[in-house]
Amino acid sequence: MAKAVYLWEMEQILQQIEAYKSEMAAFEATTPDAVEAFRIKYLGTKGLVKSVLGEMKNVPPDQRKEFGQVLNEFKAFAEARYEALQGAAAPISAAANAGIDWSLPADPTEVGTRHPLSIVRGQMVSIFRRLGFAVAEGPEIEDDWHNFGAMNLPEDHPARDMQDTFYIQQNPDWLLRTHTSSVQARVMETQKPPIRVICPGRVYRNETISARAHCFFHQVEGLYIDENVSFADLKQTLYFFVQEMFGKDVKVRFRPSYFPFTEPSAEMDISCQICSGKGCNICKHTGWVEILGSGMVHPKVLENFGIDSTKYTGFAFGMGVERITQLKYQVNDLRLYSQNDMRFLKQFTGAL
Ligand code: 2U9
Repeated sequence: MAKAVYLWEMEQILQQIEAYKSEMAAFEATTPDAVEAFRIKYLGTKGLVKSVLGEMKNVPPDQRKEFGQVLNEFKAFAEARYEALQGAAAPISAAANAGIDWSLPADPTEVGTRHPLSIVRGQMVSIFRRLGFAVAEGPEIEDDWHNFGAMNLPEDHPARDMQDTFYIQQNPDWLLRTHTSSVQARVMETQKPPIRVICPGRVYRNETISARAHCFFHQVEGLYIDENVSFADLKQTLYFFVQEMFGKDVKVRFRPSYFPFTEPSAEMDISCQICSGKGCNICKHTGWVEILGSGMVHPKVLENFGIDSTKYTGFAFGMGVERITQLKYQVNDLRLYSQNDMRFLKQFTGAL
C-alpha cells in the first residue's frame, strides 16, 4: 500500500518536471534583468530546481538511482537553458548599451576578386581534367631525391645549374622545390601505370626579381605513362590544350630541346596571340612565342620507380601559369602578380 503512494507521488513529480522544462524552453529573455529573473526562479537557492531536488528524501531507496538520474538531467537542462539565454542576450544588450541602431544600412565593403593566376590555373586544370588527367599535389619543401635525383639529375650533374635552388640551411638535403616534377615522382612512387596526372603548384628559384624573373612562380606539369604512349599522343594532347586555351585558330610548332628527365625533348611555340603572327614586341617580331617544354619520359626516370621501360612509355610536359596568363591577358611584368595592387587585380572581375 505504502509503495503505491510513493509511485503515485513520483509520477506527479515527473509530470511537474516536464512542465517546468516546457516553461523554461519557452522562457524568452533579451535583457540581462530577464536572464537574472530566470536564474532566480529556477537556479536560485530558493529556486524550483532546488525544491524538486529536495523531493529526493521521499523516494524509496530502491528507486533513488533512477530518480537521481532524472533529477540530474533536469538540473542540467535548467543550466543549459540559462547559458543559452545569457549568450543570446549579451550581444543584444551590448548593442543597446552602445547605442547601435540596427536599422541603419551597413558600411559598403569591397568584394574581392579571383587572382588572375588562380583563374588561369583553374582553366588549365579543367582542360586537362576533360582529357582524363587527375590532379596531384605535394610538398613545397622537398628532399633532394624527389626534386633532382629521381629526375635523372644526380649530384654532380651540370644540369642542376640550370635551376638555382634555395636550400634549407639546417639540412642541405631539403630544398624548396624547383619544379612540380617532385609531385609526379611521388605519384610514381605510390601508383602503378597507367598514370595520368597533372601537378599544379608553386615552385621556387633563386633569381633576381625583375619584370621577367621572380624567385617563385607557378607551374602546371603533366605526366602520362601507359603501354604504347607515343610522341604523337604528346603532340595531340598539347595541341588540344592550346586550342581550348587560346581558340581554334592558334598555330603550334615544336622545336627540339634538352631536359635531363625527357628524351627526346621538345619546346612548343604558339602563334603570337597579341599580333596574330604579324610581329610585335611580345614575340620579338618572330610571330611565335614559347609556351612550354615537353618530351618522352627518360627511361632512367621510369626505372628509378621500378617501372619497366621496355613495356611502358610516357610523355611529360611543364609550363608556367604566369606565362600562359601573360599571353592570355597581356600582363607584361611578373611583379604585378605578387604586389597585391587592387588596380591590377580588379581588372579580372567577372572572369571565370
Ligand atoms: C617526370 C618526368 C618528366 C616535366 C617537364 C618541362 C619539360 C619543362 C619548364 C617549362 C617552363 C618549366 O615552368 S617552366 O620553367 N618545364 O620544360 N617539364 S618536361 O617532365 C617530367 C616531369 C615528371 C616524372
